[in-house]
Amino acid sequence: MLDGLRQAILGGDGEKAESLTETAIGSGQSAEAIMGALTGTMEIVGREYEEGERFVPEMLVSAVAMKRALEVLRPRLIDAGVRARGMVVIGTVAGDLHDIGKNLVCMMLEGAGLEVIDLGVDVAAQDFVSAVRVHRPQVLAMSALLTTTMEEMPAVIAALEEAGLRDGVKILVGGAPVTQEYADRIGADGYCVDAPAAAALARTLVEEESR
Ligand code: B1M
Repeated sequence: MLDGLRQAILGGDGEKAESLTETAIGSGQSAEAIMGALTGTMEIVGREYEEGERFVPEMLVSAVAMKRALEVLRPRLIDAGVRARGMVVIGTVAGDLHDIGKNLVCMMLEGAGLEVIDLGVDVAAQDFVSAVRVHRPQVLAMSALLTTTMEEMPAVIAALEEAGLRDGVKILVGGAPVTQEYADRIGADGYCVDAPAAAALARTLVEEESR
């Protein structure tokens, strides 16, 4: 059954992924086992994308199918006391309305077993700061698609420093105009070229933190 669920997600069949998750729950599969199938499958999706076997639309349909299965599973995870591996606060920086890539990153993060607080688009530096203060995530992720708005990223880092919150959170940046060189220059902790890379790096950082 879990194999069918994996195949449904790989094939981007959200309806089937949802019904197989319901069947798996009904037949007594543990919430942990089903979550393991979801995260394992999203790792395959990410790997296939990195290896050029998948393109963005195919990654997107698999991520949407995974999200439908996760919505069915979520109440069971809560009942079973299965906690997220960690938390990521994410948003597209001020002045920037692009969110297709960010939304994909959100879904891949969830597929990696992380809780995601999505602040949306056009997020002011002070709103990133407030979210870090309130939620205390291990990771803050920022997206920018414009060469003009990527300059907001160092402003957010400066605002976190000013609020005394910088040392308690790892900062990841991404989006088409962002590069590793830029991430290093502004003092971010990591650069992610795409959604699978963001999920993998966030998960590594969260695991390092909990050790
Ligand atoms: Co805009 N736009 N756009 N646009 N748009 C670009 C980005 C542009 C490159 C097009 C071009 O001129 N060739 C250009 C930017 C030029 C530049 O700054 N160098 C541009 C422009 C100029 C503009 C406007 C200024 C146009 C205008 O009004 N004159 C305007 C700005 C509005 C604003 O934001 N204030 C604008 C508006 C729009 C739309 C609203 C029409 C629409 C956005 C719809 C939406 O997002 N809801 C739009 C779109 C769709 C695009 C293009 C065509 C596609 C972007 C996209 O969704 N890509 C884009 C051109 C292009 O890229 N071909 C363009 C698909 C997505 C899956 O990829 O977002 O790169 P991407 O995300 C990837 C990675 O970058 C990474 O992972 C994702 C998935 O693997 N990633 C992260 C992204 N965020 C991450 C965060 C992380 C980690 C990884 O956190 C750690």
